[in-house]
Amino acid sequence: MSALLVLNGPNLNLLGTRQPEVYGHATLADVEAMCVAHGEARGVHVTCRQSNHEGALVDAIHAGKGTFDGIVLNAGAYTHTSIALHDAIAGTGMPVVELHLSNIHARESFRHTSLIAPVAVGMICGFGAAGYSLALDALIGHLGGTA
Ligand code: CA2
Repeated sequence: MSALLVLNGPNLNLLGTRQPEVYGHATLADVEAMCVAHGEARGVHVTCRQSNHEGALVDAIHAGKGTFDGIVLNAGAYTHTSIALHDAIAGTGMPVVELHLSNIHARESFRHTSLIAPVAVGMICGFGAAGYSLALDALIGHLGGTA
């Protein structure tokens, strides 16, 4: 059975509490439960983690090597700034699907650049919480599964 990590970055612990017009009404706990259930339906074990700290996210990517087959990563605002996350993905060679709740290309110009995208398998954005299921299916498909 494949094992996948869903890794959420800074401020995503606030989901469902503010800005529902941008990020929806689902809480992080709702999103994580949906990811686990979606994985179960696909015969895949999904583990979810969240951190507000860049180094902790780097550590999670490093630790993921050998533990998980791939990562769905919503790096939050670090998407647009973090060479460290870029290097962690490139350095481990972990397959990563980049995910954003909002359509980052339809927002402020500082969100249009992703330092994750060049080292990701692909990116899904703009579909709200449903994007996590889409990203899991994309990752499972990339890894040679049946999704
Ligand atoms: O659209 C996404 O998923 C983002 O990764 C979310 C980040 C943002 O910096 C990226 O540009 C796009 C921000 C997450 C903040 O989430 C909140 C949720 C509720 C209330 C406040 C913040």
